[in-house]
Amino acid sequence: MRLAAVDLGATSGRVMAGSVGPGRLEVTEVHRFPNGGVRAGSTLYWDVLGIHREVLTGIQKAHHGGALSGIGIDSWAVDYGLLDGSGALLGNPVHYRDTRTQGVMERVLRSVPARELYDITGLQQLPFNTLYQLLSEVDNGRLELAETMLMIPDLLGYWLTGRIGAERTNASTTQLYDVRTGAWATGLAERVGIPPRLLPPLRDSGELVGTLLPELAAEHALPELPVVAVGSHDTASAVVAVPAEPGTNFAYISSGTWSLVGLELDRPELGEEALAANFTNEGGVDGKVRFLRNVMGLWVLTETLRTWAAHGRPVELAAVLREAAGERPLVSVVDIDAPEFLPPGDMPSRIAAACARTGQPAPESAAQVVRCILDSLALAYRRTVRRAAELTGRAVDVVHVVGGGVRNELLCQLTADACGVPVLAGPVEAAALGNVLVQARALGAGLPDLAAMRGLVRATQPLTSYVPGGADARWAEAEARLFEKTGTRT
Ligand code: LRH
Repeated sequence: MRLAAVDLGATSGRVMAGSVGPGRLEVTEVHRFPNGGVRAGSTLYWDVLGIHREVLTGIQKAHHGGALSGIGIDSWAVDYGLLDGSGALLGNPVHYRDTRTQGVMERVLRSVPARELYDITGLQQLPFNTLYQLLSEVDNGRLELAETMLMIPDLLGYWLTGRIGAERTNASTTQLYDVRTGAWATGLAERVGIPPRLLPPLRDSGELVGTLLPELAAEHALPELPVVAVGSHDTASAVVAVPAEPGTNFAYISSGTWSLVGLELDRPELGEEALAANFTNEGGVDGKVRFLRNVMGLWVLTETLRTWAAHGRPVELAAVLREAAGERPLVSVVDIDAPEFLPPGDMPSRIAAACARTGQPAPESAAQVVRCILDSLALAYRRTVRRAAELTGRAVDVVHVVGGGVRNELLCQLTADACGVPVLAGPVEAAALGNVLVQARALGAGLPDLAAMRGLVRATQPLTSYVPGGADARWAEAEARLFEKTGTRT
């Protein structure tokens, strides 16, 4: 069975052709395109029509390589488009890194206590949660004009099929979804001033979204293919493809623009400590809970390289990673999750300022800056993995790293060192694989459950293991230096 997996990350989008059969699972990239914020006026947007066009090009290419049986779309979370009553897009979707949400979260928390919000939605507090983005729009009048809010994969699915709906894994990232009942939190929406009519009917991953609209299919020389709802949140799809052995105590890091670090649970964990530690309970495929935290991720590295290039000092990634591997470890570490690293901008200067504030030497060479970023990421993984284990009373015996970060061997080794447990790295294309697996199951390819899907990933995809280097005391010292002595955060 040949399937197209559309996998949209915040910095690049790709369409992969997936092939699934007994004992067989392969994905091949057929189309890749850059993605990212487009600043127009004072707003940072997505080029959503450009994305739609690239998606169609990719599907066409995939079909030309061999007849497709289905299409699935996953993307980054939290962002959305608003449709009016005629189904037209009202305004261009805004990037979650735009500053329009500044202060909104704090304002909401003055009227709805964090405890209550967490009880209902189980979501971590991030300034760009859909709830806060929608509320930042109250003054522009669009919410009144809007009939429907569609998350990015649902919007693209709507343009392909004409069908409106909200796939649950991504709906669960809005902070408008009731984590216990699996319905929209309409009471909460009303209370904060978001019209509940905006929230479209929910659908499960594995349901059919619809079939390609006849005109669109004809225009692109495609059959009227089924579009299947997959785990439409990219992280949910990636977690499907974590090649964990049944019965093992595993944590995962879905490593890309963001690093999503956590555990898979059967039920949400909504305790006082989970709230204080700002862990999220996002919805997974097959009713699982993704109990995790957003760690700032490779974004900081990508943005650092972009800054250097913009200043006419381009640095090549592979070369600087090789040099960074030879740098002295843990000389300076920063709190990589600090809000200053969220918006686009000059990361090397922000890192230097953070080091100065915490009494550490600012890294000087490119390799030192990169080493500081990777050490700081690994330190955040250590803290998050350990905290997740404490909060759930579970052991973690192995950390699975999936996604683009698998290619960063230095980071994988530092992750094993920092966490003090083995890292199993792979697959790189976890989100596309998870996307393909859920489609394949929906279209009748067997694979009854997550264990079967993960078994197939394990049997077919290359994985690399990293053994911890045994320098726990050094990581503990760096952690204390940053978080205890300077008291930056707990
Ligand atoms: C990763 C991701 C993450 C979200 C963020 C907006 O791509 O979907 O899970 O928090 O983007």
